[in-house]
Amino acid sequence: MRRKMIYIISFVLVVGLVTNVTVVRATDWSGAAGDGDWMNPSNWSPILPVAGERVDIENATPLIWPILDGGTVNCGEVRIAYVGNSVGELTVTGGAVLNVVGELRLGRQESIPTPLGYLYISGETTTINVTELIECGRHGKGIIVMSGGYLHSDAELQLAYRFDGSAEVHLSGGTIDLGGNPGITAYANDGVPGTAFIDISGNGKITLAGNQVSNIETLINDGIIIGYGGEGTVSVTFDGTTNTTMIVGLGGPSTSEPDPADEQTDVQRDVVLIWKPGTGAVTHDVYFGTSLEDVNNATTAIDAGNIYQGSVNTNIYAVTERLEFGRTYYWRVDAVDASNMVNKGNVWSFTVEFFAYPVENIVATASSSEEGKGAENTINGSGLDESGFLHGSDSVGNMWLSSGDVAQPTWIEYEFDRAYKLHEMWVWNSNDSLESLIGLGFKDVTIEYSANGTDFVTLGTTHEFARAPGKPDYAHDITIDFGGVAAKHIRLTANSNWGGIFSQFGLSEVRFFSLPVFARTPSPAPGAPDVDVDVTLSWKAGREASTHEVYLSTDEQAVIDGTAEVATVIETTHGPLNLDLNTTYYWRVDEVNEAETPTTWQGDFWNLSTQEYLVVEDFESYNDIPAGEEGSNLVYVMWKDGFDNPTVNGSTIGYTEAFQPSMEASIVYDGKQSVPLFYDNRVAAYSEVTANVADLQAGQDWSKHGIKALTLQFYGDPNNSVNEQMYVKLNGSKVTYDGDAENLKGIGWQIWYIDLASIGVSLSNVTELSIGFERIGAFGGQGVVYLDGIRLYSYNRQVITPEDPGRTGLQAHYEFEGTYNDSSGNAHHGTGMGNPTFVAGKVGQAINLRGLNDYVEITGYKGVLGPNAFSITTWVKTTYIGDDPQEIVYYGTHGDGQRCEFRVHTDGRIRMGNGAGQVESVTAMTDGGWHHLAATIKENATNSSSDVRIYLDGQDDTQESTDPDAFNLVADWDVTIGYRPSQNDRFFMGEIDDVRIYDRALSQEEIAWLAGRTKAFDKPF
Ligand SMILES: [Ca+2]
Ligand SMILES: [Ca+2]
Ligand SMILES: [Ca+2]
Repeated sequence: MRRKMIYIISFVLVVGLVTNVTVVRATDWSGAAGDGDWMNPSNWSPILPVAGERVDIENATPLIWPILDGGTVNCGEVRIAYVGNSVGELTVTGGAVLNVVGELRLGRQESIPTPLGYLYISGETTTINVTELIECGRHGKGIIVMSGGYLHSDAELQLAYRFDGSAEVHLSGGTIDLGGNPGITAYANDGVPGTAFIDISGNGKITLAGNQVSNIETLINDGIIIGYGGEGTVSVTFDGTTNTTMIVGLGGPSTSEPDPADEQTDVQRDVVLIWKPGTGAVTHDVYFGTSLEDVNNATTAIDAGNIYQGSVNTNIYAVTERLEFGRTYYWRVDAVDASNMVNKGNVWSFTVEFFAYPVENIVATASSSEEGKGAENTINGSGLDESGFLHGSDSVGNMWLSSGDVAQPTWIEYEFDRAYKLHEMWVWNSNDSLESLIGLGFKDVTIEYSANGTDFVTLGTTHEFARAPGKPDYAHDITIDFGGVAAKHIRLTANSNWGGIFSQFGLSEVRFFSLPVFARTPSPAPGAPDVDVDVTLSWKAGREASTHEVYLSTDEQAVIDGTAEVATVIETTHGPLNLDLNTTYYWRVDEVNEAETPTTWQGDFWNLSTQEYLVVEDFESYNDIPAGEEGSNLVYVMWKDGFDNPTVNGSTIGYTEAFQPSMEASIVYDGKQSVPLFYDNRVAAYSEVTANVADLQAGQDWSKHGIKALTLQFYGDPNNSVNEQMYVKLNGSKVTYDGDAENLKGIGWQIWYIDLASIGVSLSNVTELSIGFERIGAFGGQGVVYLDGIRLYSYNRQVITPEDPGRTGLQAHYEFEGTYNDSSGNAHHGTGMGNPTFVAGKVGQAINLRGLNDYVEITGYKGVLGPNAFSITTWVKTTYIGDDPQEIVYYGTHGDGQRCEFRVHTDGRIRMGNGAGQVESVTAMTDGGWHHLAATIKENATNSSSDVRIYLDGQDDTQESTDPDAFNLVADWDVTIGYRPSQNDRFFMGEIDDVRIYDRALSQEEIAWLAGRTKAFDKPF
């Protein structure tokens, strides 16, 4: 409500501004950063567009064009490929909001080749608001491709305004809403067909203010508005209640997304068919059968195969018959729309699970084997053709043959990886090309099986195996029915062979089939990471299972042993569960049927790992769509602040400048947004914001999932008043920040770990969460803290307690108290070069360097060399951010991996490099305040974040990175401060104080102490 008022007031101001000031500043897309990010100021010249400012997106040659992916942007007129001989392209997506005050123009000027302007819009909540008309192709060509979102103009959509212009609008989703009347105009309906069209398909629609049916019908008749590329039709209707004209495309694709998927195998016999409804479908005609041709040809009237199943008004159909094992079925669903038009669907197929499946992972052993004719040749597919069914007649490497000079009987045994419910065994007998002469194939055979490897049972009496032909393309001709016994071992003993000449026996191949009695295809898949703590486990049932015993534990052995807690379920699901965060679980499902023998088939072992944390608030969902409008989600509606009552509650959440986003998009901890929380306790005693926890992401029960901590990420400002106590309240119960109040001045994200158990409120029903600042003492001040990444963790608290590093390993120390001398005791004294001056510093005095030719040279000191560990720490103060890096400490030689460059990089970040890669800070520190910078390098380090850490003001601020290039620093240039002598100068511009070089990697505790911290603070996870 209140922000709306602000908007109106500011709007008046802007109007005044436009009237009085004739020059509208423009900003050009340069794409210089190469990342296409609209929000990246480096992509714009001169600066990131602001409210009222014209945006030009065009170039003679294609660039990396802007993508506005989330966030809110306010600007003036937008020109895409406006000038002659240019192209331009803009993508707006991800729920972004683009507010254009002025026209939106694509492809404007007359020239050759035609200027070509593209606008891509996607994402459900993406919004573009234009206060004037949308000009799509004036002399040039404009193309709008929209698959979702909302594109609004207060005026008209002007297609191909002039005879030489052209326009294409491809609208497959989302809404184009036009306030003008007429809402759509096109030059092309004056007789130049094909130069302008709007193609509407899918869920795309156009809405127009008032009754514009007659104008739209003219455009439809002229072929300017078409449906489904002209294959469908267009419907235009007027709704008197809302006074709106609506245009949609009709007759698009029929049904889609079949479940079971087309050509899916292993489908269960009691199948339920599901599909995505066809466009405009009111009912669906379902066809189902075993003949592709019948299913394809049938209609509701002509149905030779009797496969029409009837009409359903849903998108689901349960097949009434129990399907045949292994059979392929065909189905088709036609969409029928309100006018009874039938839109024929595609024919889909699936194959039902097989009755039995081959057993894999078999080990074969035999009483004896001839060289090159081992037992394994009977189970490895050797000798079989590509079909897997026909065996050859070459025995070496393809068949098993026992030795001739050994004691009898001869046997071969197969061991499976577990007991299976055995259906059949197929045998290809010994098929050597001489088989018909010598007859080594098994004839009279004893078959035994065992579930445990010790107790063998004979299957029936003896069996006679057919004699193989001894010719290629031999199909198995022996099938033994095991009748579903449980077996892990099968032993075949040869009582005779077909020749009766030699005491040698052989086989070509065997194959075993078992019934799928085990639970299978688990979800989540084995080893799945980041599994939801409320997951529901599911699997495909084993054949004949009537109940399922689900073992679940963090103790793997307990699941293996079956001693873990077990739940017996009827359905093939278990959950939703209540798992702990950041934990690995093991589970298995045993399939049980008391009526069968055995009653239980033990399942495989599966595991999953749960998510690390729960998000309470990441501030990603908020936008600037005004209250009451569709999709509106304003941060100050969720988080109640003191904006309307500033004398009591001095807080304001979100930015309040008119036409500016309310969320922060540059200083971000997670995702793309954080929120600024302004506090002002000069009059008010406190500044706090409060959210109803039921509306936040993690829900209200914080007693589950092993949750121990609420964590808050905050980012301060050097100008903040620190006469304030930060606090959090849960259900009104307050916990105060126990870190240093000075941290509110800190830039870089800091974590506050709040031990939930210590608050003393019921964690099973957290209703209210407040974040606030109250005065310490009588007087309060003001400031801003950015908030993001409010989470729940199961970790214990870890703190960093500052610790004096002492003089251990201190190689050089420059305090700059009126001299360049080294106070480490190692006499690495320096000399001022150029004209450095001594000024008031962070500790006593510092040196001021002008960025021209000032630096300090430590003659004869070469720094810490080779692959040895070292650290560099210093205080610096600079505002320079630009084309040149600024060296702080440099030494070594100008070879890759052989030099030390500790500097402020062109992006304002701290960088440690060795000439082959670098590690950088997350945060830019060129804000003009004093900052403590440090880099620690392990022994034998590579230039990656695992070995090199960057600290800003005592906080670890390292960007994670990997680079294999090792540090092996070589003595060459003397150590210099504020200059790189080997190349390009890179003079430092600003102040430097207290430079230290250690020959060891300092701990974070020691760095914190050097950064002037005295109180313990939370270590980030
Ligand atoms: Ca074989
Ligand atoms: Ca965020
Ligand atoms: Ca000093």
